[in-house]
Amino acid sequence: MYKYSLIKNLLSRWTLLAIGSIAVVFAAFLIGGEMAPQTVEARSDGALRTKVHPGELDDYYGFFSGGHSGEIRVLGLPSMRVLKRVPVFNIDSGSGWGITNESKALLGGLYVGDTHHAHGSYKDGTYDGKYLWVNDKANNRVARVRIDYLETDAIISIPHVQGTHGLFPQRYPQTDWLIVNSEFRTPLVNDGRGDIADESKYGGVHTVIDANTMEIICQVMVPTNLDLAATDYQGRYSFATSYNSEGGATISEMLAADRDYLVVFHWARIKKALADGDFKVVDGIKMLDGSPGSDLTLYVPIPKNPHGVNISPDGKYAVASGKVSPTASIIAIDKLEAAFNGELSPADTVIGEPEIGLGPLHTTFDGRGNAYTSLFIDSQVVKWNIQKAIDIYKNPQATDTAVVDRLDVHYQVGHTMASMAETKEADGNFLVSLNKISKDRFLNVGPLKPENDQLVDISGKKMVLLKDEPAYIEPHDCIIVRRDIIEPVVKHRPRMDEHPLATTESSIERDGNKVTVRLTANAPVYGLQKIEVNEKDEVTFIVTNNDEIPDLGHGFAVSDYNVNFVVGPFQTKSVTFIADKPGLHWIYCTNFCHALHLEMRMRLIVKAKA
Ligand code: CUK
Ligand code: CUA
Ligand code: CA
Repeated sequence: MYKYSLIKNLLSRWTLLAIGSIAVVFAAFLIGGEMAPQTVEARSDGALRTKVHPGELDDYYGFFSGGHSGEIRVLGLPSMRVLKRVPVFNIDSGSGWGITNESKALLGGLYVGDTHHAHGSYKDGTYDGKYLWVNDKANNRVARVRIDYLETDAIISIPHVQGTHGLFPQRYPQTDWLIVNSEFRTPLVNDGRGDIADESKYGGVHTVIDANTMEIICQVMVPTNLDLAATDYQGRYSFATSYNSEGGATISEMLAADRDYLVVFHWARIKKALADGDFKVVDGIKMLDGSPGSDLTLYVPIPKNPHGVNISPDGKYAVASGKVSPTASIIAIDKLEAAFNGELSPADTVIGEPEIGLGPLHTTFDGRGNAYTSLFIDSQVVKWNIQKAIDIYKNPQATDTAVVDRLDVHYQVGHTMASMAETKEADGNFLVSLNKISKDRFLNVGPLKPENDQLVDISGKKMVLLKDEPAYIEPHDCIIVRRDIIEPVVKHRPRMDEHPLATTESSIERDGNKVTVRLTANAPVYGLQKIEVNEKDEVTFIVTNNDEIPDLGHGFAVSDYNVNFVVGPFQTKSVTFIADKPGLHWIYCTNFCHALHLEMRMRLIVKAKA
């Protein structure tokens, strides 16, 4: 600091600038050799490309799964600022998710979730900005978030499965199918009848969902478990890692074999089996048999208990990580058809198996031929060159390594994801390392410390750690999407008629003991000042925010009635409750909307039964 100000005093601003730019160029040369691709506009002040000054906007949206908080988080990158929390499978007092009738109808009485993998909808191999989907590992559901409002708009339950885990949308030609894996093997009919303790009768299920209607198209049963998921870039295959090829029910049983599988699913053959009626129907679901020997699936042997599977942005390779093995396996996607046709053994589709470090979990890409794999045990992200790994595999005498660089991360990284890396437009600018443990990186906040999501610059040859960002429990995965894809899509204001009950005039209707109140909210007043009901009446409030001003929300809290939600501009939300507490209950606006916000309240009078 002292030295810096001294030098600054000695040199004029212009000399500094000149030296600065030379230094930046030289540093980039030293670090990289490869210069950053110019997808992110150079900042006018020449500051570090990762800095986002107050008032500036980020270059990327990050959509982070929220783990067992049950939500999705929207971040801006590179600042790593949390912009929004989108409640999905949880109850959220801030927005009223889980309180309103609309959200309760989607949640179906289940208020916990475990979101691991959020992925966006695709057109021609890149994001189209329409939807996100996310899994719920705890209650076996899949939710869809519409990107225009960044709100959950559909939730479905997946039957016949537990541990709903890997999820991936079709990438080409567009997202019509969505596939989701079940990590835990279960009895197909799990109703407590028969010998459900006999694990040899359990299986895993690869579920195919219609991404538009959110209906289940079919399920493909396999005897093994199915963990992470991916789809190719040609609309031909989906992939699932399997770490329990043993069909075990205990940890030692699941670790018995030296190799497990990458299971590949053949979409044209699945479609043909559906058209030919080659399935059985279980609980109304078309159930296809993908056991070994079926022509729908290919079982590629992968070293011990693999975890992640990711597809390189050029569409050529699937990379499956070893977890218990220190290797990543490279599968040539253009060899799969020959293997499906029996002209090649499944093992021969593996064209590289670089040794990269301990505990490899997930792999991401920079679009320049390099892969970045998270190493849980080594607490590192390792950068390795795919072509080099393939060349080395071909030559048994090779003593070379495909590893280009290693970066220590803090600590115990799960997923890692680079900007646009799950699209053909991977740009190799930034990478996020989602670390499970932060131990000494932040102020202590009790026995459970925050997680640590670290931002890394990958534009050069060496990775450069830029930022630590504490995270609430516990994001697993993220996608990083260019701002120009998302920002134009996100609406400032919904169309009022999107909710069938939207109202511009307040009214009270009584039908027996049912009272329906339509209520407008315009800063700083509700459309009614007082409502009288009788004890035990069923009261429904339908609240429409009629304010013309974008970004102006009104809250609706009913004192002592466990009701609190917020209504965004032109939005309508409703709530129903039994008026079982007689007395005066102030209804008030929770969202600071006006100088007279505190006065924005009305009376609910519940008259006691005689
Ligand atoms: S899993 Cu959590 S670190 Cu559910 Cu994607 Cu690998
Ligand atoms: Cu409306 Cu505060
Ligand atoms: Ca195993």
